[in-house]
Formats: sequence, C-alpha cells, structure tokens
Amino acid sequence: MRFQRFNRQARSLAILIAAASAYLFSGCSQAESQSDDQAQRTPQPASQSPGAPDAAAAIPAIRLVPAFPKLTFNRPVFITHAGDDNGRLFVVEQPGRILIVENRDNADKTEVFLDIRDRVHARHNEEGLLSLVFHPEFKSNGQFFIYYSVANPKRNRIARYTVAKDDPNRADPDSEQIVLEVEQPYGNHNGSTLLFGPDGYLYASFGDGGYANDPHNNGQNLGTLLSTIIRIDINKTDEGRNYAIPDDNPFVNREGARPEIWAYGLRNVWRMSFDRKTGDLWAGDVGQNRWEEIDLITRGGNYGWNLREGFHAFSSGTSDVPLIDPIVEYGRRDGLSVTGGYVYRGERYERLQGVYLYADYVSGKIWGLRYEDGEVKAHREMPMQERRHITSFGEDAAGELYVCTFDRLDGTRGRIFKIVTN
Ligand SMILES: [Ca+2]
Repeated sequence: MRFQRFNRQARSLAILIAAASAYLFSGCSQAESQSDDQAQRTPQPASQSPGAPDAAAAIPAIRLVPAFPKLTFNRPVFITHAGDDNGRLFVVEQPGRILIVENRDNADKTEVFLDIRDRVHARHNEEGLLSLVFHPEFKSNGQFFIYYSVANPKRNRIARYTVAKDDPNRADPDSEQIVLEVEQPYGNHNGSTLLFGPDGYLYASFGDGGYANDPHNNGQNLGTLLSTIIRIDINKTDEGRNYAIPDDNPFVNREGARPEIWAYGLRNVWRMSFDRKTGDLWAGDVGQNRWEEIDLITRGGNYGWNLREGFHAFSSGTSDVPLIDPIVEYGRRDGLSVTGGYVYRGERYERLQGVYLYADYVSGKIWGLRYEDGEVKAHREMPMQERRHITSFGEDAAGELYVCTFDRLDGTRGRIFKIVTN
C-alpha cells in the first residue's frame, strides 16, 4: 500500500512539475534533477514546520475577498500605491501596462497610467513588466521606477519615469531614463522587486540569470549583479553611472565586486518587502529542485545559492564566508514557487499585526508566521476555500494587504483580492 501511495504522490508531483515548468515564475524545469541524499538526511528545524500547536491562537485565519468584483486584469503581477493618500491603486500587468483603479469595492473601470507593451519583452513566462515603485517624494517630484525585460540582448532594465505635467493619472511615456540594465543569459529568473528602503535608497532583486543549476555560477560571484539584491542612490549620480553608490554598501572596497550589491547568493527573489515598523527586509527566494525559502536579508549576507537550497546542501562547493539559512522553507508537497509577502502593519485587523504572510504561486497555499527575537514563534498554513495562483502581494497606503492572482497557471483571468480576517 505504501508503494501505491508513493506512486500516487509521485504522479501528482509530476503533474505539478509539468504544469510548473511551463508556467512558473521559478524556472523550475524537468531537466533539473539533483540527487540530494544529504539534503534528505538533514533534519528540518522545528521552527519551520507550518502549524505549530498554538499557531492558530497566535495567527488569525485570513480570507481572500474580491477587491474589485467588476474588474479583471491581464496577468496582474503587482499592486501598489503612490504614497499620496488619494486612494489610487496601481496594478502592474506583465505584458507592459500599469492601470489605475480607485480603491473601493464597486470600482468598475480602470485608467491606463502607462502602456509600454511595445518596449517590454514578455515572451518567456517570467519576462515582462515585473515591478513598480513610487519615489518617496512622488507627491512633489512625480517620479516612479519600473523593472522590465528587454530583448536583443536579453536584459532587465530599471527605468525612471515621471507623471505627465497636465494629468496625475497618466505617466509620460517619453520621460523614460534608464537607470540600470543587467544582461540575462536566459529567459527565466529575472527577479524582481523594486523597493525604497527606510533609508531612502532603491533596492532591486535580480535572479541568477536562469536555465538550471546556475550554470555560470552567478550565485556566488560578486562580480555580477545576477543573484543579488542591490542598493543604490537614485537621487545622485556617480561619474559613469545614472545613480550613486551609498558609502556604506558592504562591498564598495572589495576588488572585483560590484559596489551596488547589498546581499547575494539568491536564486530568484520573487517579491520582497520592508516591514514598515522594524525595517526588516523579507524575501521569498524561489528554489529549484526541492526547497522554497523565506529569507531575512541583511547587509552583505550570502544566502547560499548554488551551494545551498533552503536549509540543505545543493552542490558540493564550499564558501569562505558563512551562508545564511532561511527563516523558513517548504518542500514540493506544499508548492513549487514561493511568492514573498508582507508583514501586516495595517490597522483594520489587530490580531494580524506583525504577521508575515507569504504564498506559493502554484499550490495557492498561504502561510503566516510571527518572527520575534530571532525565532519563529508561530507559523501556520491558512485554510483556503479555493486555489488561486498568487503572483504577488501588495499594500495600499494604509498598509492593508492585497494579492494579485491568476485563476489558472496560464494567466487566464487575473483578479485582485484583499486580505481580511474572519
Ligand atoms: Ca538560500
């Protein structure tokens, strides 16, 4: 009987992997198979198993409620606000549009804020317009930043835009200034998230360049921006750059290292966020063969790829510096591609205060955890009525949380939900 059960599990896993390799943000591929006996023997820290005994008391169950029941979107991959208190939300559609929607349940129309579908290369499932962040001084300077894929050669571009002078609901498509580009050898693993830190610097995540197993060893190479999170000052410029390097970046004096790097050894950070209260930087790093992970990003930290995957060895190489383990991980039984989320700091749901929420894009599972004093104090999987493919979490100006979803893995019927508690 055990054998039958194994077969059933193996079959359902194979179906999931087949679906994922076609549609996933992770670039998890059937061609990848790594014998990993060592990983199987490695015990998992107790703190990471979902559903600790008192977790339900410490973390309330959440529900997803349609945020805009009358609206659907074309592959929505991000939602955010402009920090200007006027109730607008901005939805990023992967093919290359940003739409404005008024933050109310009965919103029945969107307005096109920016349409750059003709500039965006979105042939691979993981390519496209992937991220948006508004300048902390957007109200006065009208600036925002986007991250998108470009072809010939394949690269990821961070660009600055400004809002049109005569219309606050329209970006000026001719205002583009390229901040930074990173060449991408393959279509998968493009990152990405753009964020402003509490320090006012721009942070961005880059994947390892793609394919499988990190064939060019970008993960442990400080000479490339692939596999990193960078930190740059976009309010100043250094000679030869469209931005400046903050003096206290960790590798500014390291020969051969890119001074933009804030942290490295990351395979493909698909969504990261700053905790509004503590300033902690949380990231979901998509795994390859077995383990999805949530990391707390620290200055100069090496997160292990491609020597480590989650809490486990991945390859036989070694490192001269400590490799930082994740806060939690999950395996293939629970999902195939992590979507990093947010620590809830809104005001509407008091019991949710301080809970970090994250999800899996393929399985649609959502988890919450509380992390205090360097420990996971509580961790649970949320009960879900329906499976939705969660491409991203997002916040409104008040800190209430939303998710962007596809009804199906092929991107059909993109919808936005808000997160509420029971
Ligand atoms: Ca790692």
